[in-house]
Amino acid sequence: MLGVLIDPDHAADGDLLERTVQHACMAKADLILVGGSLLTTDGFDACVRRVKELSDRPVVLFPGSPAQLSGYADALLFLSVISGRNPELLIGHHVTSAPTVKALGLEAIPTGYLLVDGGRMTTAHYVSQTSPIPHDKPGIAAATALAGELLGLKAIYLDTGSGAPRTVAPDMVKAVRDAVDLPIIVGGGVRNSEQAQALCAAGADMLVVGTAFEEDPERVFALREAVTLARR
Ligand code: 1GP
Repeated sequence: MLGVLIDPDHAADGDLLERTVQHACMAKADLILVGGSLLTTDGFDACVRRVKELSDRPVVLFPGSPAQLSGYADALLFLSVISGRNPELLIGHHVTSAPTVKALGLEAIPTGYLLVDGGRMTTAHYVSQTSPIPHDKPGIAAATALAGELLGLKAIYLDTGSGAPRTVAPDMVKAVRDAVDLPIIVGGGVRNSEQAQALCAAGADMLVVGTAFEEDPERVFALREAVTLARR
Protein backbone atom coordinates (compact mmCIF):
# COMPACT_ATOMS: atom_id res chain seq x y z
CA MET A 1 0.00 0.00 0.00
CA LEU A 2 0.96 3.63 -0.47
CA GLY A 3 0.11 6.29 2.12
CA VAL A 4 0.41 9.99 1.36
CA LEU A 5 1.32 12.06 4.42
CA ILE A 6 -0.01 15.58 4.79
CA ASP A 7 1.85 17.68 7.36
CA PRO A 8 -0.70 20.35 8.40
CA ASP A 9 2.05 22.94 8.95
CA HIS A 10 3.40 22.51 5.45
CA ALA A 11 -0.12 22.34 4.04
CA ALA A 12 -0.99 25.78 5.43
CA ASP A 13 -0.50 26.70 1.75
CA GLY A 14 -3.99 25.69 0.53
CA ASP A 15 -2.86 25.22 -3.09
CA LEU A 16 -0.23 22.67 -2.10
CA LEU A 17 -2.75 20.83 0.06
CA GLU A 18 -5.25 20.66 -2.79
CA ARG A 19 -2.69 19.56 -5.36
CA THR A 20 -1.25 16.88 -3.05
CA VAL A 21 -4.65 15.43 -2.18
CA GLN A 22 -5.89 15.57 -5.78
CA HIS A 23 -2.78 13.79 -7.04
CA ALA A 24 -3.06 11.21 -4.25
CA CYS A 25 -6.63 10.49 -5.36
CA MET A 26 -5.77 10.37 -9.08
CA ALA A 27 -2.94 7.93 -8.34
CA LYS A 28 -5.24 5.87 -6.11
CA ALA A 29 -3.03 6.09 -3.04
CA ASP A 30 -4.44 3.69 -0.47
CA LEU A 31 -4.56 6.13 2.43
CA ILE A 32 -4.03 9.76 3.22
CA LEU A 33 -2.42 10.35 6.60
CA VAL A 34 -2.52 13.68 8.40
CA GLY A 35 -0.18 14.65 11.21
CA GLY A 36 3.26 15.84 12.18
CA SER A 37 5.78 15.61 15.00
CA LEU A 38 5.35 19.31 15.74
CA LEU A 39 2.43 21.57 14.94
CA THR A 40 3.17 25.29 14.84
CA THR A 41 -0.03 26.45 13.15
CA ASP A 42 -3.59 26.09 14.36
CA GLY A 43 -6.42 24.68 12.29
CA PHE A 44 -5.64 20.95 12.55
CA ASP A 45 -9.34 20.07 12.55
CA ALA A 46 -9.99 22.35 9.55
CA CYS A 47 -7.08 20.76 7.70
CA VAL A 48 -8.45 17.23 8.23
CA ARG A 49 -11.92 18.41 7.19
CA ARG A 50 -10.49 19.94 3.99
CA VAL A 51 -8.56 16.74 3.18
CA LYS A 52 -11.71 14.71 3.70
CA GLU A 53 -13.74 17.04 1.47
CA LEU A 54 -11.17 16.84 -1.32
CA SER A 55 -10.49 13.12 -1.08
CA ASP A 56 -12.16 9.83 -1.90
CA ARG A 57 -9.42 7.96 0.00
CA PRO A 58 -9.57 6.89 3.67
CA VAL A 59 -8.08 9.59 5.92
CA VAL A 60 -6.06 8.36 8.89
CA LEU A 61 -4.54 10.49 11.64
CA PHE A 62 -0.81 10.13 12.35
CA PRO A 63 -0.70 12.36 15.42
CA GLY A 64 2.42 13.81 16.98
CA SER A 65 0.46 14.88 20.06
CA PRO A 66 -3.01 14.60 21.65
CA ALA A 67 -3.82 17.98 20.05
CA GLN A 68 -3.90 16.26 16.66
CA LEU A 69 -7.31 14.59 16.86
CA SER A 70 -10.25 15.20 14.56
CA GLY A 71 -13.66 13.60 14.12
CA TYR A 72 -13.41 14.18 10.35
CA ALA A 73 -10.87 11.35 10.02
CA ASP A 74 -11.79 7.73 9.40
CA ALA A 75 -9.25 6.25 11.82
CA LEU A 76 -6.22 6.99 13.96
CA LEU A 77 -2.81 5.39 14.33
CA PHE A 78 -2.75 5.13 18.14
CA LEU A 79 1.02 5.34 18.36
CA SER A 80 3.35 4.07 21.06
CA VAL A 81 6.98 5.03 20.53
CA ILE A 82 8.32 1.64 21.57
CA SER A 83 11.84 2.35 20.29
CA GLY A 84 12.14 4.99 23.02
CA ARG A 85 11.84 5.18 26.77
CA ASN A 86 9.81 8.36 27.05
CA PRO A 87 6.84 7.48 29.28
CA GLU A 88 4.68 10.23 27.78
CA LEU A 89 4.92 8.51 24.39
CA LEU A 90 4.44 5.03 25.83
CA ILE A 91 1.31 5.76 27.91
CA GLY A 92 0.99 9.42 28.97
CA HIS A 93 -0.45 10.84 25.74
CA HIS A 94 -2.71 7.83 25.40
CA VAL A 95 -4.35 8.51 28.75
CA THR A 96 -4.79 12.18 27.85
CA SER A 97 -6.32 11.47 24.47
CA ALA A 98 -8.34 8.27 25.11
CA PRO A 99 -11.58 10.00 26.20
CA THR A 100 -11.50 12.27 23.13
CA VAL A 101 -10.77 9.34 20.80
CA LYS A 102 -13.77 7.53 22.23
CA ALA A 103 -16.04 10.58 22.12
CA LEU A 104 -15.14 11.25 18.48
CA GLY A 105 -15.84 7.62 17.57
CA LEU A 106 -12.45 7.24 15.88
CA GLU A 107 -11.22 3.76 15.05
CA ALA A 108 -7.90 3.48 16.90
CA ILE A 109 -5.23 1.24 15.37
CA PRO A 110 -2.67 0.39 18.10
CA THR A 111 0.67 0.91 16.37
CA GLY A 112 4.21 0.38 17.61
CA TYR A 113 6.32 3.25 16.29
CA LEU A 114 10.05 2.62 15.90
CA LEU A 115 12.18 5.68 15.26
CA VAL A 116 15.27 4.69 13.28
CA ASP A 117 18.39 6.76 12.66
CA GLY A 118 18.16 8.25 9.17
CA GLY A 119 21.44 10.11 8.94
CA ARG A 120 20.60 13.26 10.85
CA MET A 121 18.43 14.44 13.70
CA THR A 122 14.85 14.89 12.46
CA THR A 123 11.99 16.74 14.14
CA ALA A 124 10.57 13.38 15.27
CA HIS A 125 13.87 12.58 16.98
CA TYR A 126 14.16 15.98 18.66
CA VAL A 127 10.54 16.35 19.75
CA SER A 128 10.18 12.78 21.02
CA GLN A 129 13.34 13.11 23.15
CA THR A 130 14.16 9.51 22.35
CA SER A 131 17.22 7.84 20.86
CA PRO A 132 16.56 6.32 17.46
CA ILE A 133 17.52 2.71 16.76
CA PRO A 134 20.92 2.67 14.99
CA HIS A 135 20.54 2.29 11.24
CA ASP A 136 22.70 -0.84 11.11
CA LYS A 137 21.12 -2.72 14.03
CA PRO A 138 18.25 -4.71 12.49
CA GLY A 139 18.26 -7.07 15.48
CA ILE A 140 17.23 -4.29 17.85
CA ALA A 141 14.37 -3.32 15.56
CA ALA A 142 13.24 -6.95 15.25
CA ALA A 143 13.28 -7.52 19.02
CA THR A 144 11.43 -4.25 19.61
CA ALA A 145 8.78 -5.05 17.01
CA LEU A 146 8.36 -8.54 18.45
CA ALA A 147 7.84 -7.08 21.92
CA GLY A 148 5.17 -4.83 20.39
CA GLU A 149 3.45 -7.81 18.81
CA LEU A 150 3.51 -9.75 22.09
CA LEU A 151 2.01 -6.71 23.83
CA GLY A 152 -0.94 -6.82 21.41
CA LEU A 153 -0.12 -3.98 19.03
CA LYS A 154 -1.69 -4.33 15.58
CA ALA A 155 0.90 -2.67 13.31
CA ILE A 156 4.56 -1.66 13.30
CA TYR A 157 5.74 1.68 11.87
CA LEU A 158 9.45 1.95 11.05
CA ASP A 159 10.35 5.60 10.46
CA THR A 160 13.54 7.59 9.97
CA GLY A 161 11.46 10.78 10.34
CA SER A 162 10.18 13.26 7.84
CA GLY A 163 12.79 14.58 5.44
CA ALA A 164 15.47 12.13 6.61
CA PRO A 165 18.40 11.74 4.20
CA ARG A 166 18.18 7.93 4.48
CA THR A 167 15.28 5.50 4.48
CA VAL A 168 15.11 2.56 6.86
CA ALA A 169 17.54 -0.06 5.55
CA PRO A 170 15.82 -2.90 3.66
CA ASP A 171 17.80 -5.32 5.87
CA MET A 172 16.06 -3.91 8.90
CA VAL A 173 12.64 -4.21 7.27
CA LYS A 174 13.46 -7.83 6.41
CA ALA A 175 14.51 -8.59 10.00
CA VAL A 176 11.25 -7.13 11.31
CA ARG A 177 9.30 -9.02 8.61
CA ASP A 178 10.89 -12.26 9.79
CA ALA A 179 10.13 -11.46 13.44
CA VAL A 180 6.45 -10.46 13.32
CA ASP A 181 3.25 -11.23 11.44
CA LEU A 182 1.93 -7.67 11.83
CA PRO A 183 1.50 -5.20 8.97
CA ILE A 184 4.71 -3.18 8.59
CA ILE A 185 4.52 0.51 7.67
CA VAL A 186 7.76 2.18 6.54
CA GLY A 187 8.38 5.90 6.15
CA GLY A 188 10.98 8.63 6.19
CA GLY A 189 13.11 9.75 3.25
CA VAL A 190 11.40 7.67 0.53
CA ARG A 191 11.84 9.65 -2.69
CA ASN A 192 12.11 7.29 -5.65
CA SER A 193 10.87 4.04 -7.17
CA GLU A 194 14.08 2.10 -6.47
CA GLN A 195 13.83 2.78 -2.74
CA ALA A 196 10.13 1.94 -2.78
CA GLN A 197 10.68 -1.37 -4.54
CA ALA A 198 13.55 -2.37 -2.24
CA LEU A 199 11.49 -1.64 0.88
CA CYS A 200 8.44 -3.50 -0.44
CA ALA A 201 10.59 -6.46 -1.50
CA ALA A 202 12.05 -6.56 2.02
CA GLY A 203 8.57 -6.92 3.50
CA ALA A 204 7.01 -3.49 3.94
CA ASP A 205 3.22 -3.61 3.64
CA MET A 206 2.77 0.14 3.38
CA LEU A 207 5.07 3.01 2.49
CA VAL A 208 4.33 6.49 3.79
CA VAL A 209 5.67 9.42 1.79
CA GLY A 210 5.35 13.10 2.63
CA THR A 211 8.31 15.33 1.76
CA ALA A 212 8.81 14.03 -1.79
CA PHE A 213 5.16 14.83 -2.62
CA GLU A 214 5.38 18.27 -1.01
CA GLU A 215 8.25 19.00 -3.37
CA ASP A 216 6.40 17.61 -6.38
CA PRO A 217 2.91 16.07 -6.01
CA GLU A 218 3.31 14.37 -9.42
CA ARG A 219 5.88 11.98 -7.94
CA VAL A 220 2.97 10.03 -6.47
CA PHE A 221 2.36 8.36 -9.85
CA ALA A 222 5.83 6.79 -10.06
CA LEU A 223 5.75 5.63 -6.45
CA ARG A 224 2.25 4.23 -6.88
CA GLU A 225 3.51 2.20 -9.82
CA ALA A 226 6.57 0.98 -7.91
CA VAL A 227 4.45 -0.19 -4.98
CA THR A 228 1.95 -1.90 -7.30
CA LEU A 229 4.73 -3.68 -9.21
CA ALA A 230 6.29 -4.87 -5.95
CA ARG A 231 2.99 -6.45 -4.97
CA ARG A 232 2.98 -8.75 -8.03
C1 1GP B 1 7.44 10.77 8.41
O1 1GP B 1 7.21 8.62 7.51
C2 1GP B 1 6.90 9.94 7.31
O2 1GP B 1 6.99 10.36 9.65
C3 1GP B 1 7.22 10.47 5.94
O3 1GP B 1 8.54 10.90 5.80
O4 1GP B 1 8.34 13.19 4.78
O5 1GP B 1 10.47 11.89 4.58
O6 1GP B 1 8.43 11.21 3.31
P1 1GP B 1 8.96 11.84 4.54
